[in-house]
Amino acid sequence: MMKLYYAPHTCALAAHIALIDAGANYETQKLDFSQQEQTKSEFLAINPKGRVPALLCDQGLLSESPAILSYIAQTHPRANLAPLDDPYKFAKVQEFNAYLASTLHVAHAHGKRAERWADDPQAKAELHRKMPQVVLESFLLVEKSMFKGPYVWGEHYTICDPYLFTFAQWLEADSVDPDMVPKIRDHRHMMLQRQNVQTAIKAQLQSN
Ligand SMILES: N[C@@H](CCC(=O)N[C@@H](CS)C(=O)NCC(=O)O)C(=O)O
Repeated sequence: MMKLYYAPHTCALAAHIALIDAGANYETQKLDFSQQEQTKSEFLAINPKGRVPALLCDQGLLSESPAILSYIAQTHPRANLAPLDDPYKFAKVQEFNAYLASTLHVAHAHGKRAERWADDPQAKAELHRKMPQVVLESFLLVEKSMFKGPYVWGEHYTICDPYLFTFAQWLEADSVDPDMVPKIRDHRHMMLQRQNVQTAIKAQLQSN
């Protein structure tokens, strides 16, 4: 059985939704970020990066959301969560998720995690100040050039959808007006109607 390490309100929500979508056999382990559990030796022995999501599989540990999401899709082909039989289309799925991980998520982190990049209070304040603009620019690129609708890749739901949804849930907290990205706003509302999304959100907020 796989084990997903997560914390509520983090990017680990995407992997959690995908595990449910896949019908996977998994259990969860919640980390309490308010207690900095991700930095404790017990978790660092599992994931030296000190980040979630982390997915413990039979073969070992997987980290990085795009890798975890593609692993879930590939190990559960009947769930049809990615175009597994078409290398180009599968690479496009990876391209989309890699952009979210490497650019959009990193832009978001300049808000709450500015200390990763700067020690000087003024430099940190500047990173924080510019964060909403950079996050909006990333979302606008997705909205205008990458998103097909109603799902990310058109009519077919893929592992890109829970990942985009997870970041769209942070729009207001990142001081970005969802109406600036109406397709992503509507996608978020559509995703919130899905039973699996509701189940994952509810499960993450329960204690375990
Ligand atoms: N590149 C990683 C990023 C993972 C990441 O930064 N996760 C955040 C939560 S959204 C985290 O664990 N932060 C803990 C910390 O910074 O101490 C991924 O895509 O999974």
